[in-house]
Amino acid sequence: MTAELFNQMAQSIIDGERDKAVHLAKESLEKKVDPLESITAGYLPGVNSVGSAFACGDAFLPELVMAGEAMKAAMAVLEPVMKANDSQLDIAGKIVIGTVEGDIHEIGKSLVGTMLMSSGFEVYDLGVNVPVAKFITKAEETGASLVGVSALLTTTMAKQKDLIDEVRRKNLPIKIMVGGAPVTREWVDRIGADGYAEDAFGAVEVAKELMEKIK
Ligand code: HCB
Repeated sequence: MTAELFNQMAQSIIDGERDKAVHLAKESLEKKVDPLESITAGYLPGVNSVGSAFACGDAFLPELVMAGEAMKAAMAVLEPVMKANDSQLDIAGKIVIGTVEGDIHEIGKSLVGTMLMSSGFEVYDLGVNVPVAKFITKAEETGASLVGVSALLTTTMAKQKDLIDEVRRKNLPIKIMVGGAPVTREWVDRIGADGYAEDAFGAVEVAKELMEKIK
């Protein structure tokens, strides 16, 4: 039953059917399906499928755009429920998040933000296309000791290094966690990031570990 719903969710993303994706998200909430499971087991396989098709030339930019819009619309239905479910938690720490300059991919970054929020973090989401200086200013302004930086393009990953270099150069007490589809362990070691996570679950764990080191 749920498996069928998840299949339909994935298909709605593959077909770029925004309304269908939203309808299924609402249906899942009525059926009391865990919203995070709907995202990870339902919609994400669809997003990954479109991404793979795009990579090998079987899908084109319009399909990518439509899949992204459908995913965003479904998340807009599910995220408020995820946030509300865990609103009673103590603050685990403050974190600034965003996607680097030149990069407008926002779905993964937002999912990480929602998961962190649901786990008790106070999250300052700067959105996409965020310059290095803005991450630093926001962390200083809010007193956040953690910054989570996403990059989805091999051409924009270098901005993660720029941020780390700037934080080190200014000797700021800020830890940097990086992520995004092209980010590998080798890249993380090369740029000297404090933490790395492959997905939103991992991001929460890494953020908690880094907070322990800061305390
Ligand atoms: Co985009 N795109 N795209 N895209 N896109 C990718 C990323 C490719 C890999 C597709 C491919 O070729 N296979 C590719 C990048 C290739 C590369 O550089 N290696 C690509 C390309 C090339 C492009 C354009 C250049 C296409 C063009 O214009 N010719 C263009 C770039 C625009 C720009 O940014 N300047 C572009 C545009 C788009 C949109 C706008 C159509 C759309 C984004 C819509 C939106 O976000 N509002 C889009 C989409 C949807 C994708 C794919 C299909 C999905 C990305 C996504 O949302 N994944 C993606 C292919 C793919 O990744 N499978 C494709 C789902 C999320 C949940 O995963 O990896 O973002 P995630 O996040 C995870 C994880 O990485 C981790 O946790 C998250 C949650 O589990 N994580 C963190 C992320 N950030 C973290 C931070 C932390 O601190 C810790 C963990």
